[in-house]
Amino acid sequence: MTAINDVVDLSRDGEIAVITVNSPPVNALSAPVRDGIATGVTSAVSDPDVKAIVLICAGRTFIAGADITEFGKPPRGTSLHQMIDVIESATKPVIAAIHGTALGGGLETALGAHYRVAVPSAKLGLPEVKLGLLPGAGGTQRLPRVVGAEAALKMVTSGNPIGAKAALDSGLVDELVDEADLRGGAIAFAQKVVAENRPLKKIRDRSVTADPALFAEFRAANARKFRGFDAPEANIKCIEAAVTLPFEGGMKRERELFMGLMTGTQSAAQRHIFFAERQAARIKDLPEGTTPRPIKSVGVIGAGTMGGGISMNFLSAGIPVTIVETNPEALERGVGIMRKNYEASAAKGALKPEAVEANMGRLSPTLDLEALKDCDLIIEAVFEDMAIKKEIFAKLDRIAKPGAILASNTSYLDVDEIASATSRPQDVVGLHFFSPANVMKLLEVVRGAKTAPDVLATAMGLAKTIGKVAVVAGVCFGFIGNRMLRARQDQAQALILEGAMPWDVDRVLYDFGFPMGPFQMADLAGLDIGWNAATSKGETVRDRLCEAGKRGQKTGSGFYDYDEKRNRTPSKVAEEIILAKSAELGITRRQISDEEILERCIYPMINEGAKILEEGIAQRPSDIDVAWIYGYGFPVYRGGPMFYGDTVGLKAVLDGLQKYEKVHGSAFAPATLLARLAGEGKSFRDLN
Ligand code: TC6
Repeated sequence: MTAINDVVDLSRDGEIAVITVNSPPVNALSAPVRDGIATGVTSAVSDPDVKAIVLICAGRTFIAGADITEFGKPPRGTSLHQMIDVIESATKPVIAAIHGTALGGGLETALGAHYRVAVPSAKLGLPEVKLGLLPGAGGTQRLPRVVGAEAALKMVTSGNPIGAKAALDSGLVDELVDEADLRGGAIAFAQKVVAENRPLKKIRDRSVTADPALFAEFRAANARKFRGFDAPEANIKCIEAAVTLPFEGGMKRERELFMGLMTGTQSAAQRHIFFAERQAARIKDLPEGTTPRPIKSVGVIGAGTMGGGISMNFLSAGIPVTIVETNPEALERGVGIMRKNYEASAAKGALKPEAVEANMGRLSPTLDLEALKDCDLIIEAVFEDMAIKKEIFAKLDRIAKPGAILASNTSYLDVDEIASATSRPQDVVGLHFFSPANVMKLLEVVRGAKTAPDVLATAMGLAKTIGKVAVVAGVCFGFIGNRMLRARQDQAQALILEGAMPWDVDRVLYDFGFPMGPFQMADLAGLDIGWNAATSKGETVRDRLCEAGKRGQKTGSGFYDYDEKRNRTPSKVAEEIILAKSAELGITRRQISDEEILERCIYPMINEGAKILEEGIAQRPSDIDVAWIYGYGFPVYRGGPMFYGDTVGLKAVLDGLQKYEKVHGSAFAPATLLARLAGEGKSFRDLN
């Protein structure tokens, strides 16, 4: 074996040369990897004893893509295009041997090869769209030539990988080889290619056709999903080019569109989130070597919407759950809803039919809190009432086994106060799931003053097990997400009293990229959440709507009126209530611009985020971005509120806050941190 460089080796097995990439963790295409592969292929081609070349990777995966950390830096070494050219124009067959995930530039490399073999567990995909990009190394031109335009469209615009079996069926992979012996299987395949004198199949030489209607139909069918994003459309245009232009012309088009995306803000934002999400899993002051506690069984208290959704996460991950309710009807209802949710997923094909029973079989419903005595983790998901929560935690303190983790799903209450009801505050943590808890990806892990490091480590690890993105928050009212949400809600309410209508505010935030605006959201959630008929004094617009029986979608009206299909139209009654309320408060309503609506909803959030950082509630600005993207639908192509603040420029945000502070007072008083960063010409990203 010869080492070409630190990350690529060249060895021989008879007439077959084997180029092995070994660049942990994911064999990304860094400059040394590209150089090494190009050198390896060139050297194997010039070796008269070599008849074919296998390209394989060591470690957990085939090449998982371009090296994202190189993006935006000056180019170094052999470019990805050059390297793929060297592979494709090799005069001896090159066989890519795939395990793990062949993603992005990794799959593009494999598409440059003449043949591809894979183990059955391998996955192949072009996820660039998720980074706001397109497969810019020929992927958009070669993939459709192999799998057809329609399948290619789906792959490049979803970014989702396909399994090896599907890849075999579509021709993307030529043969599946033994899971346990990829190298042996690939060499055997290469020997077969040599023995049978198979041709050097270059994908670039193939052509692809498509029904011209395909593209318009695909755009129309996915318009909602792609709304606001630049990358899906650029990807579609590339596949169109593959169908309408010769290979070189298509490559040129791909390059132009790629550069447009690469230099844009959206891709920068989406790449920021890729790293931010991984960064969020790291707790800065966790002592090295902290070992998580094993979690083999979970208890959930409360079988309502939250408790049921929370339980489903664990059941789906194969962890048994004991769910406790106080009355049999509520228990039965909760369990029934969980089953219905699983059945709906199975009907949609998102879940194997047999998984419904398997998941439900792991659930033990009970009315007896004592049944939680052996659970490793117990999550309380009852009303947001401190007295009730403390009562439950005091009971848990008596019931739970030593070392069990006691968690509260509170969305804003003081976790330290809850922990004080126990004799073991080190075992208490907040696990704030977002509704619907079986779907939403965010988990706020709320760290109490006394929460033990291994409890935090367990929570972070568990989040990954159940497919959530965890963000650590300190204790304060509303933690990271809801505290910032309140800053936005306060402004949304103020705006409708000053002159905007709920549908104006909703439209501006929808156009910004949120899935829905605050008033639509309120109608969906139910206006009477946290509202009390007995104590309501008609002080707010919401109070009056509720008093009038207009409690949101479930009652057919709220800020909007809804028909049977839940289509909405602005509510006349809501408008009258708003106008009356403005008049009562002596406010002369005025025309409010879309720009003001946006700034007044978003800048206070950024400002609150800065306070959250100052107080150490969040570890880093990018954690806040992750929370808002995965918990509240902040558009990922804007990178989250803090990244967006950087994009606008902190000086501009500060100026905006000061302008509104003069008119509207202290709600806009700039955070010290924000003012300092703006004064120093810095960004939040300097703190990450
Ligand atoms: C592309 O190819 C464009 C081509 C056109 C060019 C012209 N680069 O996710 P994990 C790091 S775009 C650099 O925790 P997993 C990651 O940051 C690229 N680093 O592991 C982390 O580092 P840390 C298209 C990368 O087993 C570590 O590896 N490719 C890259 O849960 C482990 O990652 C993609 O978009 C990279 N490309 O999942 C694939 N990828 O430990 C992106 C990962 O220091 N990657 N790292 O935090 C993935 O989807 C997943 O990482 C995975 C492995 C499925 C490969």
